[in-house]
Formats: sequence, structure tokens, C-alpha cells
Amino acid sequence: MKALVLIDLQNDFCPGGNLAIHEGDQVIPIANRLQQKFDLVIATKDWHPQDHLSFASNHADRKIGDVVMLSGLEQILWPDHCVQGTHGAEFHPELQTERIKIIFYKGTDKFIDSYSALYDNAHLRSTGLGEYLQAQQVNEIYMMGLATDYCVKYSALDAKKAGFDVCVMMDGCRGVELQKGDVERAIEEMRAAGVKIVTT
Ligand code: VGL
Ligand code: ZN
Repeated sequence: MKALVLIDLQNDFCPGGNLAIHEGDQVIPIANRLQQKFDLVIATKDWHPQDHLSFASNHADRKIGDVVMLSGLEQILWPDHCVQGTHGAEFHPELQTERIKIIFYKGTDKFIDSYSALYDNAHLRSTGLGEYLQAQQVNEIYMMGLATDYCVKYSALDAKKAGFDVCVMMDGCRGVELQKGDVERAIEEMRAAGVKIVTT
């Protein structure tokens, strides 16, 4: 069984959003077209409380892009984004949502970030996505979304490690590219781990 997993297609990651990714909105038509080809469509949402400690605004004397220690892990500080219940956390308005069977939420614990759709960054707590896919007899995961060099990358690596066949559809992804080359390095890292890098 195949599943389509749509990663974080939320307003804040699209142009005009608080953590806008270049051309982030351009993947929305691709997501809409792809959904017709899958019997099981799943989506994730980055879903932070306002006091989340990945936000620079919640640290004194820190700015966006600084790195701090959070629950024993290096944490990049981001602008406030995808705050629970806000417009920025909603799906992009053009995303078709009728066929999305279930949404998995991540980044809800203020003390730890969660780039992966399966686990928090310390691998302490599951979001339930891996278990859900197993229960649905899914063996092949087709993934796309935002951002290539963060949530897509860590989700693909975790899914592969959990034993799934994972294809990432690159034309359906866009990256933050904090450093030039981050997207290319993310692709290489996924490929080296056995993730299939494809286009739709
Ligand atoms: C993401 C940075 C912070 C992502 C989420 O969805 O890739 N990136 N939170
Ligand atoms: Zn986030």
C-alpha cells in the first residue's frame, strides 16, 4: 500500500508568511494533482504553542538564526511561525483538503522542536505517524512539501529508518536554504540513506 504524505503546506512557509520559503506556494498545485493518484493521503502541520522555545522571541538577547541549546540539542532560532490556531498555521488556502484522511501535528512541546513528522528532534516521542502507517499496511511513502532541508529531510530519514520505502518528489519541495547549498546537501544526505529522490 502506498501513501502520500504532504509536509507542512502551511501559510507561514509560503510567500507572505512568517517563515516564508522562496516559491513555497508553487508546490500547492502539485500537491492537489498528486492527491488524485493516491488512496491514502496524509498531511502534517508544524503546530507550535506561542511560547515555543524554537522562537527567537522567547529568548532574551537572542535573534533569529542564533543557535541555542534546547533539551540538550542544538536549536536554530526561528521567527514565530505556525502558532496553533493562527492563520499562519492553516493550510495554504489553495490546498485541497477533502482527501486528507488524517493530519499529524508536530512541534507541540515548547521544550523540543520536531522537524521530522515521525519523532521530535531527540527521538523521545512519536507523533503517531509511523504507527499509523504501519497499521494501514503502508510500505511505500511518497513525500513532498516544505521545507526540503528541514522537515522533509528529517521526515524522510526517519521514515526510511523505520523501514518504509521512501520517495521524495523534489518538484513538490522547496527549501529554506539558510546557507547556500543546504538543499543540495539535504538531497545527498537523503540519497545516501537510501531515500529515492524522484520527480512527480
Ligand atoms: C520547519 C523550520 C522550523 C519545516 C519547521 O517545516 O521545515 N522548518 N519549523
Ligand atoms: Zn517549526
